[in-house]
Amino acid sequence: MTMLDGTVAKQFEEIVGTNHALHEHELTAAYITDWTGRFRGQSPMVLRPADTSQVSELVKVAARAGVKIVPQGGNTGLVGGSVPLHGEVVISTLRMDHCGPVDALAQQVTVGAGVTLADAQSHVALFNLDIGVDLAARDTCTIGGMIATNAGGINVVRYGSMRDQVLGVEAVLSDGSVISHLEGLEKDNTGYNFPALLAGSEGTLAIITKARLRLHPHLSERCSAMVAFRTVDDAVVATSQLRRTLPALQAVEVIFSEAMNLVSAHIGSSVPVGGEAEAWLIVEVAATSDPTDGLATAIDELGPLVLDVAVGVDASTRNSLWQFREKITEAISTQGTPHKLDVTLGASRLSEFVTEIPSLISTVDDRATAVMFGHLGDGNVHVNILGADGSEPEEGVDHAVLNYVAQLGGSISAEHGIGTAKREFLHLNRSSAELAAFRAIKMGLDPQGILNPNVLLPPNQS
Ligand code: FAD
Ligand code: 2HG
Ligand code: ZN
Repeated sequence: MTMLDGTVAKQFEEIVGTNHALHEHELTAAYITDWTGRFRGQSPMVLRPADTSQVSELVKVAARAGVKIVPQGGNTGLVGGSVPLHGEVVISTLRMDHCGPVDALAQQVTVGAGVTLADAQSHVALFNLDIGVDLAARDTCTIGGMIATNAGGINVVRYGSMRDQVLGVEAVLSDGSVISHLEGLEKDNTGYNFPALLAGSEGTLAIITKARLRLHPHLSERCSAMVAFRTVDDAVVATSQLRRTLPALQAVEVIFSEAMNLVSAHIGSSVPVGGEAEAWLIVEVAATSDPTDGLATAIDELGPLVLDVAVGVDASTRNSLWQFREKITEAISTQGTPHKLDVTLGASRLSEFVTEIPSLISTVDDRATAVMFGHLGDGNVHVNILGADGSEPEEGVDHAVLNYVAQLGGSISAEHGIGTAKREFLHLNRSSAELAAFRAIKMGLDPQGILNPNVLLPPNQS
């Protein structure tokens, strides 16, 4: 266990109070392992500040002592980015969970970084407004973590990713100074844009303590459909057509056969349609007036591409269709510790990619299985690779899949980030000039390298 200088530990305790400076293993255990159980670390202290000023004081002490910090929100990240791998101190944002008043006139709200997505959703729902990003970890993931990873989720086709929702941030820099720009002006071209820079920075440039979010009118009239396709290619072509023909499109999610088998067993429900399908789309439309007819027409127009369809209009039927999509991550975890690869491909390469993956991984690990699903409207496929009997697959499968992605012109991280899991692969997507610019930004904002030192930038270069 890494030790912390006694004076520094005492200073930390004085700032947050002894109840919020955790060091016993039973108390820190939940903060040092990631959601998947694949990444485990250790930490001499987990600090739970109440507000921005406490975060600032903590960072000043850490900077003076050269103590490294891992910022953590809900710890639901899937690339090991929130884990103190080498004995860093954890700064947890979970106590910064205050939601400010909803500004209904501007359709905005300022919330603490530690507010969970579900709490933010309920808070703004009172004003008939929605947060633009939604994802299955909503009860646990935090707004700060979602900004730091630039989370995507199920509604990117309509509202964009987390970066598109953030109008302002308050954050603590690596010397403890505070930047706060929460006015929420829609137009503000006064130089570098901190929300955009911090979105996707994975805790390496600053600790976000508050965010000003853009909100969207809640669209209460909804209809969802599960549409089965004979081939992956048919699902890709259909997705493109639905994006063109359905202005009310809220989500186009995909489940491929291995994932469908696993999730239907996990939730104990048989697949509603398309026993012999290779791919299923979950399509949702949302509007202020009933969008059901529009969805039915758009699906009809897909003609022979469609094998079969099940429609959900009332909330309970829609919810049961969505369970097949939302419970996949949980279902995979019951099978072992997967390697989670999260990639984007251009539409013209998606079908080839999905079809090739099983044989590609079997050349490296013949007992590995690929469970694939994702956000087809965004070209985003989640490739979860399970090894034999619950063990991790051979490391080489990550290399094989990510090299293949790069060869097809895709991205090795669509929405989960680079974290510690993908840092050695970043060069596949980023040129040496880009990596040098990344390092210059990191050096400018965190010259001592104390903020989340084990993520994003390739090893030995952070
Ligand atoms: P954490 O896991 O705590 O941290 C993630 C990263 O952000 C770390 O690098 C951490 O250091 C940094 N960080 C956290 N808070 C701050 C802060 N305040 N300031 C600076 N850095 C910070 N992701 C998607 O994009 N789309 C999905 O559809 C999706 N679905 C999911 C479903 C399930 C069941 C699960 C378990 C995860 C899913 N995720 C998804 C991944 C995860 O929920 C997101 O990455 C989420 O944004 C992480 O938020 P968090 O608060 O848990 O962050
Ligand atoms: C989702 O879309 C998440 O459900 C999790 O991004 C993906 O488990 C995964 O690989
Ligand atoms: Zn996802």
